[in-house]
Amino acid sequence: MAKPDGVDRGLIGEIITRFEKRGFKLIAAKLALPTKQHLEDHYGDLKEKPFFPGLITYMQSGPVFCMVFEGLDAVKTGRAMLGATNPLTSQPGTIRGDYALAVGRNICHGSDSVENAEKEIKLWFPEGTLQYKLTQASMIYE
Ligand code: IDP
Ligand code: MG
Repeated sequence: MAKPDGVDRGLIGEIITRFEKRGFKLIAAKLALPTKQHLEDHYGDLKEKPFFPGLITYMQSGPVFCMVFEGLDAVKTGRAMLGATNPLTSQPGTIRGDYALAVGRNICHGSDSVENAEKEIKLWFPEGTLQYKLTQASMIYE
């Protein structure tokens, strides 16, 4: 997901491009203005953290752009492409390492486990995703 700062800074295309070029297949995408309740469900595991209220305010400060990418080890590789949560330690070459400075404005969200990815896809895309084949699949997978 491109967070409100990612959308505002014109990074939707950049984020999609990075995942497309890596070989991932986009199977759902949309702009959204989530409610407070929706974001509290999304970040439910962080409810007790001191930064939680600020996180919800930040996430409601503008539209987010939600994407589902499919492919080999999508969660682990996707998280590596995002970079560490705190841009202070995000490696250059990662999205956060190239475009962010502050942990509370770190551009993007990515699911941290397959289980959470499945939950988040259901939460953000109740309408489902689209299944199709990339003609170049045999050039991406052996
Ligand atoms: P993640 O986004 O890398 O999975 P989480 O620990 O799940 O990191 O935290 C969710 C989001 O909460 C982070 O991406 C960041 O925007 C925000 N956040 C995490 N830790 C802090 C903090 O210490 N201060 C302010 N915001 C934070
Ligand atoms: Mg997380």
